[in-house]
Amino acid sequence: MNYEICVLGLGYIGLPTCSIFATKGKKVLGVDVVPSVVETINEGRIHIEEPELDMLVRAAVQSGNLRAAVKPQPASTFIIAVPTPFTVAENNRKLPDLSFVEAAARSLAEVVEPDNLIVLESTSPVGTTERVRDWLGDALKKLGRPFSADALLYAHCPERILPGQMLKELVSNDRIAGGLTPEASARAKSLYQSFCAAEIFITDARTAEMAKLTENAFRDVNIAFANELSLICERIGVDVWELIRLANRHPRVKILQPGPGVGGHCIAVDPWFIVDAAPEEARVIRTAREVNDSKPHHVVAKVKAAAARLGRKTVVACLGLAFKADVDDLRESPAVEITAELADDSTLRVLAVEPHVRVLPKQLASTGKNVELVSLETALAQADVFLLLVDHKVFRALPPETFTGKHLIDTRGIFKK
Ligand code: SAJ
Repeated sequence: MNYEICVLGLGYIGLPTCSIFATKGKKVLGVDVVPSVVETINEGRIHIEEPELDMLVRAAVQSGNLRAAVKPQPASTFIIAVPTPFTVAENNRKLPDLSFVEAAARSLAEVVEPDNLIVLESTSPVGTTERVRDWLGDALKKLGRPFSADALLYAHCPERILPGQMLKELVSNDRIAGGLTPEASARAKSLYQSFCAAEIFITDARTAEMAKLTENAFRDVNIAFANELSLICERIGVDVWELIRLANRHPRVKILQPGPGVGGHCIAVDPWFIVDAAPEEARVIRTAREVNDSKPHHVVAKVKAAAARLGRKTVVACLGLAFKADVDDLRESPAVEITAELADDSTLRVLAVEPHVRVLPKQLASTGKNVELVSLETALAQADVFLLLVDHKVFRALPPETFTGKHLIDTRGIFKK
């Protein structure tokens, strides 16, 4: 089969994207380096949890338009949707790790042809689209292919979809198409118009890269404001949930919600790319990251203080491990970080309740960690201290009297709202 689109990376972004293209009649090859992921998708099943994604993937595979493989094949458009984490260097500096993007770009050298379009969807530091062109150019040269990287078109079209409502947002969110050339922007715009019902704005690649980082840094700074307020309110004895509810009645005030910290692979990561690019100038953005990163330690200290007051081996139930409500994603989750820190304390017995997973993540499963994954019923029967970490539906449905006579630390304020 001649593919129209080849998507590299079949995770939370690549899989919905290639499936939606396939259901719009495009011939799509999805590529992932993990063979079990490829097998699962070719059977019309999924390896991640996202509402309605299973139906979309099944429909895409059954239509014959979507196939998965471990290596790219020729196509007219290639979309790179691989992870862009950070690494921690000396002095705790967070540096972007572009190794997956580089490997994906280089892997295209054997299959691309002049005039192909390469779209970078992965959230990336400013300048990465240019680097994709340069990595591919280097790989083409090494293979002795008879054309240079300049014979192709390149654009950055960042995704903006919210885990938990990805399929709706994939269609309804405005997008940005930022090409290295105007022709690349136009080609990228027309590609996404096949399924995006909203507006697609054209710009250059560097602005598109910075726009995506800015959106997530904006949210991080606003959550940090709410988290800082929660610390201030604790110190001065004011109920932060009531405070925010009332302040938000002002027509121009919209404070977000405090929590146990900020997790996920986006908001807790992307602002660091801005800090790395302009460390002297990005003062608010860096401080917001630090405020949000410090919140889990504050929560741990509160639990330990409560346990010390009880004065015996305390059973602590951590309600929720995911990075936010109603998703199964535990990556960069403050709830996991807090549970792991508590599980290192031999004076505690820690029970974790996470209805979205069947096994503990490896940070918690390692030997020596004093934590057990249990049902909500078991936790309710056994724990002395309840630590509400994630506002999953199942926890929100609990009547507040569930915790009468128990010690409850509600980091999400669900029993206050
Ligand atoms: N959080 C709070 N308080 C709030 C809102 C969120 O503590 O008021 C916490 C959540 O619990 C979670 C973290 O912040 O731990 C991030 O959750 P989120 O729902 O704000 O965002 P993500 O990471 O699921 O998705 C974000 C979105 N970006 C923005 O809203 C600007 C999404 O649109 C992006 O596509 C996604 O990042 C991404 O992939 O970059």
